[in-house]
Amino acid sequence: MDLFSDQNLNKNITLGNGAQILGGIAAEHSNKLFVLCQSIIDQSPLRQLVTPGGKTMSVEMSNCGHLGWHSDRQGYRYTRLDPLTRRPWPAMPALFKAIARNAANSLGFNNFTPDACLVNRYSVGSRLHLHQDQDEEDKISPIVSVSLGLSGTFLFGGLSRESPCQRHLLNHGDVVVWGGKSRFVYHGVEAIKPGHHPLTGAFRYNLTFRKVKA
Ligand code: MD3
Ligand code: FE
Repeated sequence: MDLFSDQNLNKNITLGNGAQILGGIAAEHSNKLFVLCQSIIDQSPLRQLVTPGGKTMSVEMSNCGHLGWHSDRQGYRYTRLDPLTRRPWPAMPALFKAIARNAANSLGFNNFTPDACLVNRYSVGSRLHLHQDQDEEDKISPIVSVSLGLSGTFLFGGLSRESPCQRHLLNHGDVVVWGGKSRFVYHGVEAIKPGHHPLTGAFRYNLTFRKVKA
């Protein structure tokens, strides 16, 4: 096979002020992370949310932690109960918290204590349109993301929707920290290309850690 496939994998790449890809740092924990994901989605099943404009998102979502992100015709918001199960979201596993805290710490964002973790599952063809994350009351803490399974092309723009985008392939085990001035940039994920990953099959998973309450 491809003896040089490693050259496609990320090292540490600086995206902008306060934003960096930590290439592959979660890969050593990926089996455990994936088992924990399965347990979360057993308790709070993946679902395709509807935007306030009435469009069904192609990405399937669930959450763990004290708060979970939800969207429907009423708007975007964080909830304490899963609207589907009417129960609290599953607890955030200690390994999730530790990986998020260590990643944030390595960029100088110390003592990151996320209260929400969005679990995104992308099937082939799923995408996330260019958007900003503005539903969090805490405007200072960074956001940390962990990618598992199939790769996806991440779009990293600027503070205006019209700003040009950098494109970066996010691979299995990549962790990204978005803080400082990069916290409010436009970003998105291109449609996932067909493939198979030994851990996740035909899916890309992304865990996104946030501190919602200030
Ligand atoms: C960059 N998720 O859940 S990584 C999202 O791969 C989201 O599932 C993508 O965008 C994914 O909102 C991208 C996470 C991410 C989250 C917030 C950001 C990247 C960000 C805020 C600013 C810049
Ligand atoms: Fe986002």
